[in-house]
Amino acid sequence: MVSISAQPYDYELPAHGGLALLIIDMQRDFLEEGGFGDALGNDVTRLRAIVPTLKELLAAFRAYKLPIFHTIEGHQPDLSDCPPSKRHRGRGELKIGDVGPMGRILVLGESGNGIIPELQPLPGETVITKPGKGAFYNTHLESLLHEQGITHLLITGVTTEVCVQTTMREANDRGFECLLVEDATESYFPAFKQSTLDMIVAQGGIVGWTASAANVLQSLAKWKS
Ligand code: C5J
Repeated sequence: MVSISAQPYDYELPAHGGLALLIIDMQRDFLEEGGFGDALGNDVTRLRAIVPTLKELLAAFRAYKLPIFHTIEGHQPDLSDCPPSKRHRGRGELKIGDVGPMGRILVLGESGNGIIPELQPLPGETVITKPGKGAFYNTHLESLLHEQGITHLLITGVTTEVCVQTTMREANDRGFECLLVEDATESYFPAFKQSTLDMIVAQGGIVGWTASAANVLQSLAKWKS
């Protein structure tokens, strides 16, 4: 049995496959000026710090031929899947569906809604578009994971306390063994990121595990050898 050195205790990798990388919402809308995150008044440059780490994780999963799932938060052009409560909340002038410098804010298919160039999915990798914060809400993610025999998820992406944490809690409730990669997730608010990491592992791992990407990569190399 190979384990990842993690909090609150070691995370055992499954004996026979069943592990996937889940990359949440690494989109221009959250990482670039003129997108949704910027429209909400955030310093979007903070999120770029995790891009090199995510590239390393992606490269390892690709080299080991392990399944990779990317998500995109976005709405249909007619906003039929965007409840008024979501559209009207926020502190910026631009709201979901309005035209910004990268196209319509948080609308599927617009250039600002796509995944950043550095982390573009390759053919064969799954891209889940989602209208909510959680990747299981109104998507086929759960059935796709079951169909592929996936029981263990390494979770990454942005933002830690919103879409990442919501997805991890949804996955945990559905019985997946979830580990959040500490330096492959980021928030506009450092204190919220730290609180999320603390909440996940509290009470003996009430939501799951956390570990550094270095520990993940070291164990993956052993697991695949
Ligand atoms: C937000 C996300 N923050 N991907 N979305 O609205 O976390």
